[in-house]
Amino acid sequence: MARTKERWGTRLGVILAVAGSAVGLGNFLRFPGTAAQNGGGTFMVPYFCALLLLGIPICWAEWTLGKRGGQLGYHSCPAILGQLGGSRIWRYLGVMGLLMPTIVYMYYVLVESWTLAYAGYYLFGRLDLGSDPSQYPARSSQFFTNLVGLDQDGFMLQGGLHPSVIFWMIAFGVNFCLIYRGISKGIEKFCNVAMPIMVLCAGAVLIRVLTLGTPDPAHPDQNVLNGLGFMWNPKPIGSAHSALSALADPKVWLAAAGQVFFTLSVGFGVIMNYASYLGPKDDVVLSSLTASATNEFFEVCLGGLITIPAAFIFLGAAGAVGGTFGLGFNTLPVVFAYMPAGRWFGFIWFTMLFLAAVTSSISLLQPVIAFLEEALGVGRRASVTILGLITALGCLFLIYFSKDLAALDTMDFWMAQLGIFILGTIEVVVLAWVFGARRAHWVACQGAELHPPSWVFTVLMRCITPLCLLTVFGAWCYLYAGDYLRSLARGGVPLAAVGIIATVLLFMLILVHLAGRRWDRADADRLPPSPPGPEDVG
Ligand code: ALA
Repeated sequence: MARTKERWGTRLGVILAVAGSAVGLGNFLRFPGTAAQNGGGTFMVPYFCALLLLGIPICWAEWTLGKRGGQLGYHSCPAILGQLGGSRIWRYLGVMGLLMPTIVYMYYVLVESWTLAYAGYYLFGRLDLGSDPSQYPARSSQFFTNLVGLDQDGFMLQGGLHPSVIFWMIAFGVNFCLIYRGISKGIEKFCNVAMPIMVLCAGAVLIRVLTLGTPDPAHPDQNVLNGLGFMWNPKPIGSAHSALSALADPKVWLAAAGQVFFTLSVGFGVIMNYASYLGPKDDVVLSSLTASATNEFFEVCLGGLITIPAAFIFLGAAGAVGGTFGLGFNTLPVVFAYMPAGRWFGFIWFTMLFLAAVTSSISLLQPVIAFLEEALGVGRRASVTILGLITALGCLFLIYFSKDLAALDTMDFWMAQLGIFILGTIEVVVLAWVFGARRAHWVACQGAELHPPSWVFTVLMRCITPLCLLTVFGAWCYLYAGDYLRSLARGGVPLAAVGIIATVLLFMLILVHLAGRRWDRADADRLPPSPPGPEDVG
């Protein structure tokens, strides 16, 4: 087996890399829209419950599984779950840790390339919405429609190379160049540079937004304070009268849980892979909390204070709502058109989004690269090439079927809403019920600078988090699964997108099967060190 000897260079490096994986488009585009649509301040109650009961425990689970797997010489989800679960079934279920990042990467890098395109257009002054403010929204929407081919399938490949295909190629190439350089020279170095730049860029835009005052005296209510209030004051949703009604709506809780999973990058297999490059005495408990806290700073303090308040200040309450893409790619350009020096703030904002997206998308590639190296015994060049081909085909499918983003939405739905819960559940069950919660606590506390009490760790991992996961999964099936299955039955692009997911899943399963035989032979040749037990403590 090709055992990689890669390691993180420094402790700060691994924390920034995990935080970089977490901080992404979810923080700046998905969070503000989701929070505003789901009760504003009220949304933060389910959000923090999900963070404490699901996000942080599953982060700990992934870091612990990864650290122990790395000690055994494994870096991929199927290998680690198979080893620590002690059964082939976990190895096969570990395929979710390959499927998730592969499919999510396919659409994530596409959205990433849109941010690069917007940054480029702002830099060269080509995103001009004209001089008539009443035309800004229509022009902004037309620009986005033309860029991504919202109107018609195949639009982007007609008549030569569409600019957005060129931006996609650049974004795709940047990711693969970085990932080819490896853990410490590629991912760690890039995150060490990108994360501080992102803070500076987001800070600059935040200061600009918070110092806007009341830009239009004709609308004195559209000011910074009211913008912040619009985002953060608890408010009723739908036709309800009370702000607390949002707490009785299971959809709000599901949205909060989904946001926490997506933003922390848990349930993707990414953190498990990153943690497998830690040394045996490296801390996981405090490092994982630090990375999560960094992500929350970006999400709540930067993402939550910029997008919606800025939109409210210029466009009022009616203009400050919209989905992830609507807010990010339609509304914000209108805001920048109104804003003094908006062209430059637009450039800074979209450059920051691009950097945030790259630190996340490279983290989606690394778990699969590690698997291909372990499974096929090939080197980095071959594994990067294989994954490059697979993901490029997936991206081309999404680029071609661009109408209404139906293909992209389908992939996002099945992966980022359902897949993450499935993998998160598998990870917690393997860690707490199969490997053993006390033993996991012991592994987590080796070299840890913060020791959660054993009973807290055990009760969380064995009971509370799995029960929350089960509840979320049940509610998801009850509320959403039926509609989506019916939409699939109608065929067309959504069905084709599910076909792509199924094809990748089958391919990965075959590889896991072949790799398993290889790993079994290798393990028969060398007796693995037996996992530590609580009896080893002290
Ligand atoms: N955690 C990454 C994001 O928020 C995937 O975009």
